[in-house]
Amino acid sequence: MRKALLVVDVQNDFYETGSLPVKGASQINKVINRAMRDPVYTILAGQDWHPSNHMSFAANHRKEPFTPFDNKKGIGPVLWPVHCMQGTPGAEFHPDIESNRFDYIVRKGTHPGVDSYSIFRENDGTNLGTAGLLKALGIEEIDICGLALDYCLKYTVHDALSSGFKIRVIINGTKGVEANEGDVQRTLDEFESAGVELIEK
Ligand code: VGL
Ligand code: ZN
Repeated sequence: MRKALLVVDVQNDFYETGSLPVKGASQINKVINRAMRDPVYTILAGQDWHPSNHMSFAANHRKEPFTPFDNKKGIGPVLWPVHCMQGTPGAEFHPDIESNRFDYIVRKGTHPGVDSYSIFRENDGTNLGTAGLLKALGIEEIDICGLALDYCLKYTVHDALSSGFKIRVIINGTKGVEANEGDVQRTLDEFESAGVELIEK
């Protein structure tokens, strides 16, 4: 039975020298490359892909990055630094990630007014087609890795569960951004209550 490997947002802006850096992000590259060599996987990558007028950017509200903000319509819980702008180097996959192994790429966050943390659906619920794609491929089990543990990966795990997939988190293949203190621990607690298995690769 084929499985899916979801590789979430391994893009330059989320690495140590990027605009929305995740501490220790580059440590996950070798784990992800090793996982991708397993022939059981169909590999699907997420790519955060924002237009310059995206409303998740603090600058577009004349506010400081990480200002709390929630418009209940898909932006929040904080405003972010400008990141992963379409066509910029920050939006490219990290050069150490063997991105030639990706079978599919799902771009998200492309609509100015709505953010999209999950690879399955935008924050306002709009379907991105990922569940349908995986089901059409006969895939029932997913392993997930990438950035950031406490945002895009977490939302993707929840949506995978609600779409009926079994999902395991490759815990040495992910790191959190911790925009609000405690985000990583809360995410791990949520995984535990949801019975999500953590594995190492
Ligand atoms: C992400 C914040 C904003 C992520 C994307 O990939 O976790 N976080 N956009
Ligand atoms: Zn984003």
